[in-house]
Amino acid sequence: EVKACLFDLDGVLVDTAKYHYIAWKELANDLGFQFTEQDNERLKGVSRVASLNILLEIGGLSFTEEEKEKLAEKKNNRYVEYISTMDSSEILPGSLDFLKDCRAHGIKVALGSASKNAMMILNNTGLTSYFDAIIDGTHTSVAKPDPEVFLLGAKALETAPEHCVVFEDAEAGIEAAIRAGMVSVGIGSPETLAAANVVIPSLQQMNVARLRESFAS
Ligand code: B16
Ligand code: MG
Repeated sequence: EVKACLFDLDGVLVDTAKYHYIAWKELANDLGFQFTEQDNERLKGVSRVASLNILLEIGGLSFTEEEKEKLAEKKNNRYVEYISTMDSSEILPGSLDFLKDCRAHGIKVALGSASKNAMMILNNTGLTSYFDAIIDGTHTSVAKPDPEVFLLGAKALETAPEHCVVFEDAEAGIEAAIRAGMVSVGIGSPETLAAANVVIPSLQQMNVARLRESFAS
């Protein structure tokens, strides 16, 4: 029986990937190399530090830990500048209706995001009040595919993992759900999210009736 839904943020509820991409691209250009949209696919759902390491690997550059901290900060300052002007028009189609539907049916709702900027995004888009619990990158010590973020979410909702459904757009996030003992709905293409129980293109194809049908037992 489904009692709670845990949502990833970037790629599921909002499209912040485009801002991450511009900010990382600018950093790469500062450092003297190109960074493509295809390269950016490798950063989705991955933590900030891990993203920087992938970027530097693409550029064939290496830095000390101290220098890397400065580079990550530079990228984040730019990213924060972009997301500071976000509003509700940037909520992905179907997200708001599904969040409302969950609440109307007494299904608890939590955020499970890797981002340390999640609160700013939720506040700017007006999504904050739809959540019973918010777990983001400021609460976790290990990144997805570690299940920590979703286990903390389930705990905050006082719901056992077997009654939780995770909504994720990244492979690492689906793996985290599996390791947390939760079922999952992949948002995106079935090829990349093959490990999810169900895959849909967007939350426009989801409502509580369909959710209960998919996870009936
Ligand atoms: P920040 P999610 C993730 O958000 C993004 O998909 C990923 O690209 C980003 O590096 C990560 O958050 C950390 O974000 O730099 O803002 O702390 O998909 O887990 O909601
Ligand atoms: Mg994501």
